[in-house]
Amino acid sequence: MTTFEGSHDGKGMRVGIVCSRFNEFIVTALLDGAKRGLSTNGVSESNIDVVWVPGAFEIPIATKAMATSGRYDTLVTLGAVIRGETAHFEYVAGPVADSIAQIQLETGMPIGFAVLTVENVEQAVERSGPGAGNKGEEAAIGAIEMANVLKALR
Ligand code: INI
Repeated sequence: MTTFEGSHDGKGMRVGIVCSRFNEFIVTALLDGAKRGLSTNGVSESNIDVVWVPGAFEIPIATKAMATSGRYDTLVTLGAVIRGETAHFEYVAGPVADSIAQIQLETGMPIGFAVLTVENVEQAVERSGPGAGNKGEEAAIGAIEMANVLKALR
């Protein structure tokens, strides 16, 4: 039996992060978490590019451009869609998640997903704090792991 598992070793990896500016204070906290997750696992800051887009709805098109650029080993997407703030929550949250999943399958690029879809600001704050449970940090570590496991499979 052969078991494939991706390590969390990000040494030498080039990582792209897509951030949406809507609810910027939450996304900035997710970005802090993502950078922490990357640097703790050996990704050097000079190998990280951060791209800002207006809102979560614009994350997929920027992510696809990065996924097809040939410049990255893995990507991380960060955003915050808060139900309390929009009647079109469903029209934003679902398509963004579906599109990111589709881009992964089309391009083979692993993409960490921390586009929060929450009921209110309190829930968003809970998931983007400086301690454990920051979804940006979790997505970044998952992105490294997936890049390594896909490399092993190829
Ligand atoms: N974008 C978000 O990232 N989060 C939200 O909660 C949100 N709300 O509430 O509407 C939101 N809307 C903007 C959207 O993502 C686009 O940027 C906008 O529709 C322009 O295309």
